[in-house]
Amino acid sequence: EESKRTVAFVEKPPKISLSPEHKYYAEVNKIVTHHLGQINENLEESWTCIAEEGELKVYKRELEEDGIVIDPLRAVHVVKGITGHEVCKYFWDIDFRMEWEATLDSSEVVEWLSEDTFVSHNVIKRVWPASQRDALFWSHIQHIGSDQDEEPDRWIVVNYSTEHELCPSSKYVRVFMNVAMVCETMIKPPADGKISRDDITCKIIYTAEVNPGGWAPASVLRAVYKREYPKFLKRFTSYVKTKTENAEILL
Ligand code: 16C
Repeated sequence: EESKRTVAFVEKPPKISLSPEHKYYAEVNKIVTHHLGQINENLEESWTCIAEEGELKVYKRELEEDGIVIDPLRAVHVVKGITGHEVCKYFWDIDFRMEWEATLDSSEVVEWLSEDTFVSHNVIKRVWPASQRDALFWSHIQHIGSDQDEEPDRWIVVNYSTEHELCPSSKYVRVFMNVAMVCETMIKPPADGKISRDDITCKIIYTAEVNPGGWAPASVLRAVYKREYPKFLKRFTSYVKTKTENAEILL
């Protein structure tokens, strides 16, 4: 299979998180900090809402660079019965990716960098009439404990484009992306002291900055985004609900 041949030997992750000496350490922390700094932004001000359905709201800002659409996208969703840890686990863990991803043909690990960070190669479904795209990015998961500034406890996953000698760009047009999923869990104190899924609500803030890497017809691209991002958020969160409904709560 084509995508398998581009992937060399994949070692098991070491039982550590990314160490300060690692070449990706500074970049991962810079991007995580960038996303955490953005989550309290008031979207009603300079963003346009392109979809609203119950608690789900999807916003965009129209942006073009050299005629290529790079509209940043932001979504907020509030989902009952699941935790931020669970949402981030299923979004990050590549073993589950193809169970909820409807826009990919394949997804393969290229290299594990540490227990919480890996690089993967992803082939995106072709959209007529554009050329087929692929994406190579690191995925990092992190728990951010609440601090003295009263910031809530959070979980974050970042998918950020990178390069890798085992996976040079070849037959597809490579897209560049900076995607983040940030989650906060709210727990209603249960009367009997035992937390059940009815007491849990998860707030999800999803951000995607994608450069389609080469020309694609703007009107088709915007129409695909408007349809696919809300679809992804609904499909993915209901997937997490199904996966966790009979499982122990992962706080
Ligand atoms: O965040 C998501 N998924 C993550 C894990 O897989 C990861 C991947 C993000 C991929 C984003 C790809 C964007 C591709 C844009 C270029 C497509 C060019 C097409 C030209 C059209 C004229 O962070 C969830 C991502 C949800 C993505 C929704 C929008 C993507 C549209 C991609 C087109 C495939 C549509 C297939 C329709 C059946």
